[in-house]
Amino acid sequence: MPARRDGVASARSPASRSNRACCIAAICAYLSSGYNSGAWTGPGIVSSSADAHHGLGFGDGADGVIAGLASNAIVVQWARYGDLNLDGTVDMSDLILLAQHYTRMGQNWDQGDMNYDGEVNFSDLLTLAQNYGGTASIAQPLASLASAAPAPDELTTHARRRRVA
Ligand SMILES: [Ca+2]
Ligand SMILES: [Ca+2]
Repeated sequence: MPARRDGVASARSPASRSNRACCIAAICAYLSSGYNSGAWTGPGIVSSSADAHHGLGFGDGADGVIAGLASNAIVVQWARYGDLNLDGTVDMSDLILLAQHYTRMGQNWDQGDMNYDGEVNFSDLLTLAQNYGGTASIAQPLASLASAAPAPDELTTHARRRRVA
């Protein structure tokens, strides 16, 4: 079983494709504004546990990148930068994901965009390289929603604790 972090916010996507796209776009906008150059203190989804190597990752179950995430679900999870598939380790599988989307616009965390500027570029590659081989091994609290960002209707939060493999 791969390592997963405590501190996970997940949501079921709305049934219709257009509503689903809106939900994902809204959460990505909250992550982008909360990111605040890596401080995670902006007006959006924030984290008091972020540091130079950890922030908030995002995954959309529709693309099958996040193991165990239902196709109609999305997840926001405290993670090590570079851990695109949110399995707790930054390794070759993450590098391959980034390479598959390199230079593309309109991408998410699980496609390689870790600074939430929408593009997978050298900055993201450098971030992955700096964290390659690393794990997210310290339990951290759940990300919180700042008051400036209204919570999505179906956003639920729960804490999970799993054994590290
Ligand atoms: Ca990984
Ligand atoms: Ca980027």
